Amino acid sequence: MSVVNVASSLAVTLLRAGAGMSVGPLGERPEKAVQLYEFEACPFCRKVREALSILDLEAEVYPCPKGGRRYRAEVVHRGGKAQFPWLVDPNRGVEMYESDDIVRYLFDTYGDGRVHWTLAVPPLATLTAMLASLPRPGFGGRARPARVPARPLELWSFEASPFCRLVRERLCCLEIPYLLHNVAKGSSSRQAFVARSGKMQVPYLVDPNTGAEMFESADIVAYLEQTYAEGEAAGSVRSVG
Ligand SMILES: N[C@@H](CCC(=O)N[C@@H](CS)C(=O)NCC(=O)O)C(=O)O
Repeated sequence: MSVVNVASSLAVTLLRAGAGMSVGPLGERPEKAVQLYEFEACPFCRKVREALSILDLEAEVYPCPKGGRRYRAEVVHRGGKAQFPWLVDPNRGVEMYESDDIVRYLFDTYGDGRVHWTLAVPPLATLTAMLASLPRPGFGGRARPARVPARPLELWSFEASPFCRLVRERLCCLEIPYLLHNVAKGSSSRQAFVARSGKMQVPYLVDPNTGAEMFESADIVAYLEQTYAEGEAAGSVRSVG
């Protein structure tokens, strides 16, 4: 992974004051993972992903980059418009747009009712999330031709990790759905993760379609390209996500 890629991804994290690095106070735990329709380059979606990391929540992620043909239509059909993020909570029968409403809902439902300070002032959170999009303009924003996996992949990650972002960007532009296991600092899932993977390092990808399991963002991005990308750039590791 190039130094420029990692440095710009780190800049995104710094502009959001490391939000999504550590778990905060928790409340009720959901039985089923929530479902998030989003795309990596969207600043509003980032706020929701940060909340999921802080609240130590798993999510089924359905990437909806611009030009995407897999999940965008589902959002329009069920929710009425193409606006992202869109959250579905199967535990409560909730479906909602608007990042600030979603963030508030998540902290009310799965936290202690107080929105984490990094998200507590909505206009400031939105402004800094927009600024944070600048170091990696367009990355994880537009769909590219790709094969559809029969089963969703699994990614262990947390929002503030610059290396995880690089992987999420690629999953996003290839419209690959995945189960997101958030393992921010303080996560109760870390022990089980280490028992499974052998060490505490993210990103970690599991592809149940091929049996592949791997660390290292560069290796994961190369794997995703070679396994799922189609068209001219397929098989090569392109720098644009
Ligand atoms: N107020 C909304 C704004 C959401 C929004 O504008 N999202 C953009 C992406 S950043 C969007 O859905 N654009 C339509 C599209 O991508 O087709 C929120 O906070 O959720």
